[in-house]
Amino acid sequence: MLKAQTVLPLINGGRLIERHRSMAFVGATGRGGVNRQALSVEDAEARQLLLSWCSARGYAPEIDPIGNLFIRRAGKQPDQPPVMTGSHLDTQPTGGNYDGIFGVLAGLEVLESLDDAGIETERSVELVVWMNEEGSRFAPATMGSAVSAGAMTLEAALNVRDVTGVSVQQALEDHLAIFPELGRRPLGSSGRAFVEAHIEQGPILEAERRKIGIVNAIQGMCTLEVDITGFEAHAGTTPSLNRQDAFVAAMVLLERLRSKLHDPADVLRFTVGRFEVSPGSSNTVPGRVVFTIDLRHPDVEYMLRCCETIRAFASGTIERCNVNSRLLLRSDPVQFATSITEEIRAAAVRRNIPHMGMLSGATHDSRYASFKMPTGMIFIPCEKGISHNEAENVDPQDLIAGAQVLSDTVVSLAGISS
Ligand code: HGY
Ligand code: MN
Ligand code: MN
Repeated sequence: MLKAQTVLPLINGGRLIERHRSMAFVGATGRGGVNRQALSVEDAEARQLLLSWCSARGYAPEIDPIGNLFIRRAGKQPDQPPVMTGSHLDTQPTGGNYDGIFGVLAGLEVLESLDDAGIETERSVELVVWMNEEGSRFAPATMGSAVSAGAMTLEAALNVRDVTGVSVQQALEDHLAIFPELGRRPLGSSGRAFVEAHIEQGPILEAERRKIGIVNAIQGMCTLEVDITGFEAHAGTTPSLNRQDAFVAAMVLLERLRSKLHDPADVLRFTVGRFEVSPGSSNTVPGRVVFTIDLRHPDVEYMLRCCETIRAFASGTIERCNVNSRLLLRSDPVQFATSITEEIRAAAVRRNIPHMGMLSGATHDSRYASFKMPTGMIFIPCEKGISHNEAENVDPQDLIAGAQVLSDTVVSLAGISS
């Protein structure tokens, strides 16, 4: 914790806003959002833009074997574990301009405002850009941070393929070829602490009229894939009883699951986000359906029971079709270190910013960072809680307040030597 009279650097709000505007052009969809999926050309362009800002400051970027990017501002004690901050630059296919981006640009602000103030910190401060947080191109989500924390093997991650059959390994090789100058570092980077700034992606802060969310925990999350195999047939000549219609089987299964897993408290989150029908021809009875189920809950036992129910229901035969499922991701709820949440709270109190403790409904790379080091998250409100939507919007004053609390927290943890 800081001494009361310590003067902390002010972030440059104008620069922060301007950086968001510049980044919003990269992968712009033309409908107000962005599409910068992991290891895509657009993802590389976003990293090139970020690195152009970093090289102007002389920061030395490095990359690890799964594509996580590290940008270090050296401290007086370079051998001490650094204080780390950051988030992700990859987005959903119809993503907004703040999910992940805010945490990266706010983290860059921390480094630059220390430069501008001529402050040397005791510990180095590192900005991290985690690879493939969203998991929309390469499942599962939070892949880069999971591999870094040892929760997923590098080999398993490199073998994941997107819907066109391109593997992470191939996409990463193509990506690295764009950045020949990057230094290399081994997997498993960690430090004194990791602090991530992120939009809440939900309605609570706005409804409670608070400007800072001090995240105490992230709820549990399971991602499953259900695979149903029927038999392709002619849409005009095949009677119902002769059909093995994979789409009908999927509908029956989902209806059973939604009534079985109905949660009157509306805490359980059950989402079918990807649903592929093949062959996808209007006049052929679908022979195969593959879809995902994203399941979330703060109570791990309850979540696992729901997961087991899904596995049990999604097996055997339904409507004469074969049904099976596989678990793509299980990430249990995590609690963040009170040593970090108290630092964040102290920073919000010092700046007299209305704040509250809260749970994160969304998952984040901080989940896996917390496996390696004391971790915390800072939320800011987003308009109507809208996210994973091109209409995602944030009040610029909230971006500035969030970045300032992040800076105060990181600098306090890093220590000021001069
Ligand atoms: O899915 C999530 O919770 C994160 O926003 N990718
Ligand atoms: Mn995010
Ligand atoms: Mn997201």
